Amino acid sequence: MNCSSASSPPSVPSQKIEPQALLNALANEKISRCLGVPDSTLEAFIRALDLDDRFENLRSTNECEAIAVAMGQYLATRQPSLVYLQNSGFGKTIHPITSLLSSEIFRIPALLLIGWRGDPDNKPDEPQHKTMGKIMPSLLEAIGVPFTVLEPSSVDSAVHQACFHLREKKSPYALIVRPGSFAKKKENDEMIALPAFTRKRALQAILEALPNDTLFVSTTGKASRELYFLREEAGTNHSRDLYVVGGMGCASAIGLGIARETTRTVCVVDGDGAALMQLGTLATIGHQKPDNLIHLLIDNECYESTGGQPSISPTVDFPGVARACGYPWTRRVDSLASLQEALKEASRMHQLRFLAVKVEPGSDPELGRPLETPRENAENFMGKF
Ligand SMILES: Cc1ncc(C[n+]2csc(CCOP(=O)(O)OP(=O)(O)O)c2C)c(N)n1
Repeated sequence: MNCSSASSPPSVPSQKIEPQALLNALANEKISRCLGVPDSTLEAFIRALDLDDRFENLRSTNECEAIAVAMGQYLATRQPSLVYLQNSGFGKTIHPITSLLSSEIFRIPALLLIGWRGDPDNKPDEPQHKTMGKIMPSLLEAIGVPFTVLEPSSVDSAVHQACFHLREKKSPYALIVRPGSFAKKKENDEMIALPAFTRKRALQAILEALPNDTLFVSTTGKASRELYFLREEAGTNHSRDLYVVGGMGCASAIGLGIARETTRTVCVVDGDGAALMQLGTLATIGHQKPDNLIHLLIDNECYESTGGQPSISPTVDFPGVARACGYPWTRRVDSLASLQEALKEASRMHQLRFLAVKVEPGSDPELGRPLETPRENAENFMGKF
């Protein structure tokens, strides 16, 4: 399907797209530079990409940056790059597409591969995907980016058509992927034991150590889901937690906004991928120095919520960045004992605190999702003020 029939997309076909078929089609069109932010819809594709020597896969911290790097690569090589993303991050690409790549400005081609969460013709998705799922086709049309929904039977022709557009029009083109489209390798059914010090274990220690009236603002993905179910397991209600299910990277800024308006302790539970996505917020927080804010960064060196793709966090000294941004107290811990020790120290002081917690990736494969709607979560949370 292309954009001319965007209003009535067919539902996901039972036949699947082999990631290798898409990679072969891209290689035939001489696309070898790939970059982006992961998406669970694209998990099998990104895994195959990482194993294929014909391609390079550059990890981007956010989708806006990925488009800009693709632009730089094109300027230097005349070869368009492939930028992969979830449509949650599509909004971030509108800025560089409309003000840089557009045929009215620099005329830079780039091939977008977008996972279509919240596709209205697919099975219902999480609330945070509904709006973008509905409006993505019309947004693409509005900014002049033609698109095709990838179907298993027409991968070659879709990629060929897209690349013809890139060459002729010198502007972006999007390939859209519905959830469930890619064939996945059969999972190993054997239960693999989880490592001892995971995000969930760290969260448990954090809940035990911080005062009961601490307000928690947790980042997008499994951190929020685990915090929710730790509360369930402990039989405590959820009214002190805000589960930031959308707006990846925004939890720390939301936490700052809350901390400025209350005397209670606010604890932001961030992820390495999320913190990298909005690294500038550390500068804002460090400048403001709210003395009731604890910024915890759970660093598993990957985007675990979308399939465990590696992040660039191993080369980032997060406490060093926080210190340089003005956080007066920063620590890095990598074991349960050192976390408990640092939390003891942190809970005694009244100043802005930053704690990076290195954990092993891994979570319960059956991990559920919050049962309340985000609005109910917000109402309960607001009842605390
Ligand atoms: C703007 C945007 N881009 C991509 C996503 C898809 N996404 C959801 S959670 C997640 C991973 C978050 O990684 P991290 O913060 O390191 O936490 P982890 O999943 O490892 O706990 C991604 C990429 C998104 N929700 N929003």
